[in-house]
Amino acid sequence: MVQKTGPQVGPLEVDTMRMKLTLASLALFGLTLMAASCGSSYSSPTTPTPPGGGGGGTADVTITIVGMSGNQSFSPDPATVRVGQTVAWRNADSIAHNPAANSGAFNTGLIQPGSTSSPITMTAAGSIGYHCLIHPDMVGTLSVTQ
Ligand SMILES: [Cu+2]
Repeated sequence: MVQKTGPQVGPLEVDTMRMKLTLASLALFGLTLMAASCGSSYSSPTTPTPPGGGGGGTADVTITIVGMSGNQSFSPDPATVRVGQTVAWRNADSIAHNPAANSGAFNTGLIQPGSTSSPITMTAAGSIGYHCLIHPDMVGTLSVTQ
């Protein structure tokens, strides 16, 4: 703290230096924030859709359960699928439904309103009639092609 010869640094100059330092670090902080937010916004718009179906919940074909309307209960109807592809039923109605093949070949289980069944793999070609186990009047057809 002993004053020597040479450039004297007055209290005003020290303050200016501190200000400059603070501004510089603020700018750096801002840049870091911007980089961080840019990074996160890059990943959000592209939601990758897993290829194929099975297991994950994404089916090749999704049939909408419209409601209790006889042979108009499911859409599309008939729905066309290829052998090996998966089908899921999405319940757009306000009550639960349970599509199942007339032959018993598949049964989606109870699908709550707003929910989608697990994907079911179609293993053989043909026209498959199905209905709702709770409301047998609800009928639809699956056209499975090779
Ligand atoms: Cu039903």
